[in-house]
Amino acid sequence: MADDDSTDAGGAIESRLTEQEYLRPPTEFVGQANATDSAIYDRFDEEWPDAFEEFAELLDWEERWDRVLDDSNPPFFEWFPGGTLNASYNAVDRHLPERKDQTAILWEGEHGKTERIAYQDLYRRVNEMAAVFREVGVLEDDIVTMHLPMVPALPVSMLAAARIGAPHSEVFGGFSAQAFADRIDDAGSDVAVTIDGYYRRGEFLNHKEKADKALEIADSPPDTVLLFTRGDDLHEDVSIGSDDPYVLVDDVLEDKRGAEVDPVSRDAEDTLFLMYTSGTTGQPKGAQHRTGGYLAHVTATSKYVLDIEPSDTYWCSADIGWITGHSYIVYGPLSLGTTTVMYEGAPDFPHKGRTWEIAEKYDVDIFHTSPTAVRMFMKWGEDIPRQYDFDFRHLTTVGEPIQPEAWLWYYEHIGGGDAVVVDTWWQTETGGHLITNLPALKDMKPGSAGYPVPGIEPAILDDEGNEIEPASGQAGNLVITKPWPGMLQTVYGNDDRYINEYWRAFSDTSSDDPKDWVYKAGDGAVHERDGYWRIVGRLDGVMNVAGHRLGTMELESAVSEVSGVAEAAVAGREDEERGTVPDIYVTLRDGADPSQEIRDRIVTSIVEEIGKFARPANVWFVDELPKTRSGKIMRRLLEDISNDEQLGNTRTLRDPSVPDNIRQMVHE
Ligand code: 6R9
Repeated sequence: MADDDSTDAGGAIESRLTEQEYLRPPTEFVGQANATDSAIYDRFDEEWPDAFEEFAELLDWEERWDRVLDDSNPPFFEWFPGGTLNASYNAVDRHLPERKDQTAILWEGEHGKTERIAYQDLYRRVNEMAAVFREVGVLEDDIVTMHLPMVPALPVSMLAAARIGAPHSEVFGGFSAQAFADRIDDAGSDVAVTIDGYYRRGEFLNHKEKADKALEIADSPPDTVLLFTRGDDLHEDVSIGSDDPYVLVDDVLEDKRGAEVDPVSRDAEDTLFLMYTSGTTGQPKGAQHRTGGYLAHVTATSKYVLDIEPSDTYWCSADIGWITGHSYIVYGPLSLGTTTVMYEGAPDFPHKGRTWEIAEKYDVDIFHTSPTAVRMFMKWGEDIPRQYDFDFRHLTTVGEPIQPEAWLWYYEHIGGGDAVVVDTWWQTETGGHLITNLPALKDMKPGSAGYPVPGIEPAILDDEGNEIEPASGQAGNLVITKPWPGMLQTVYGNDDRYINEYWRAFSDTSSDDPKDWVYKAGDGAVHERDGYWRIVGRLDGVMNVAGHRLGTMELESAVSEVSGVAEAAVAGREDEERGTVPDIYVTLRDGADPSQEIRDRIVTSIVEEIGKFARPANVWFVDELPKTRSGKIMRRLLEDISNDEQLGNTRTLRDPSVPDNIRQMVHE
């Protein structure tokens, strides 16, 4: 912030905070906000679920819905049944009459390449790509698996698939070949999409290599792999064999210039996309999202929580390969007809001011990032942002709890004390925000996610499923007691897993009364005495590594595959910058000795099975893992050791000396 009083303002902010804990949203912000009438909270309470019509009415429907919610077959809730619409039409076509020349996507690549894609250009590209999909045989309801990094081809392909009613399943670019292959198999995709490569920190990364390998290891490899090119031609380091299933997108496009493909009319309940995510057990599961309820939810929250106006320039620094990018780079912002920024590269390349340089260059109004990024910016120091001239009206965070200290730094040094700061809690499965303030209507409270979005009904339960008294300040299991429009439909191809992972713990699964069905978020939370909700963190073996969601089980199974390894347990080590990082504890088989070589093989296996971002902080070779008498590994004790905390209860251990021995090794 080019604001010389920011340091003084900071001192003042801190002292104000110790007095009252809350900060009023800036008057200027309140004056222009999209949600300014607090009656919205009561209205959604009193008119639930019909009030959600207000969300759906932000979209263009071909056929209006017959009812808002069909809850006759819980937990398979249906939103806006009878309604029909197309997501690509809502994100693109409907803006053409008023703003065909307005920029839809501002793409900032590495290597100085940028693209300014107007709504008219986006319309053309999405239509042409839809024609390409049709040309290679994609039919309505076929799932197209994509493995694309942060390039315009990604949102274009998603919207093109949506246009012809083909659900997309985008695999985060940082995921490995194995992860890509697993998702192709699970979704049964005949057509996949990838790119020759992309730039990261000045280096060209060959991305097609991963597709080559995925084709080898997939059980049923796709018939066609559409290959984009990052430049105008295939990169010289990448080759396309003659007898493999690759088809260059550019070649097909030659014949499709100017093609128009009518948006297919989709039922509100037809699937828009799958997003695979980590859970407590086994393989990642495909969270399946519907068209109508999802689009209504993300469009409404983009408008009322992120406060997006069509005239804004909005930048969410997440990767589109995760749910945050789907909901709050692509579908929500584009449905509102705004200008959304996409950045290909790293925040510290070629220098640590890159983020603020982009914010200045495009005059970004709204900036959305993760607490991990805020902590990193904080570590780099406020002198860096101070060199740039940017002016945000609205700042948000997502992905993990934000510590009050980081929140204050963000507010002061990035917001200059006059931008609103909003923490948003939600999940891949929830589709859009569930707990977060409507920023003009609630005071800001650093470290707290705020109030539920209107119409969302959270509660805190103890482990037996009894409700903890509301606003009692006691921690427990966060649950959502009523369905909401953005919720997942099911786990793709596995309704049992959907019920088991999200509902069974706290529902009466034999009942068909929707009131007996309660969604388990997997997070611990506190409903504070002042009515604010504070999220504590995952309770279920899911870790949050630098904002990337990772399952303990996935890591452990990657480690167990290494020859010589007998058993593995993963513990989350708190890390100042990255939130949590995995520590791996392994026992070896007889005949295998601890060595750098095994350690390297363990790391390689994790990188190959999952991706580089999952790389562990430490690999510890131990004689024995702490286990209960019944043989369950007590990961909690390992977590205490990793974080150098006092050991929790060790009474149930088979051999109580185990954790002490491990501790000695780790902290000697
Ligand atoms: C959107 C997204 C979901 C998990 C969630 C929780 C954590 C997300 C948070 C937060 C505290 C917030 N989480 N937002 N924790 N405060 N504002 O991140 O989806 O990748 O599925 O992760 O992330 O633990 O359960 P996803």
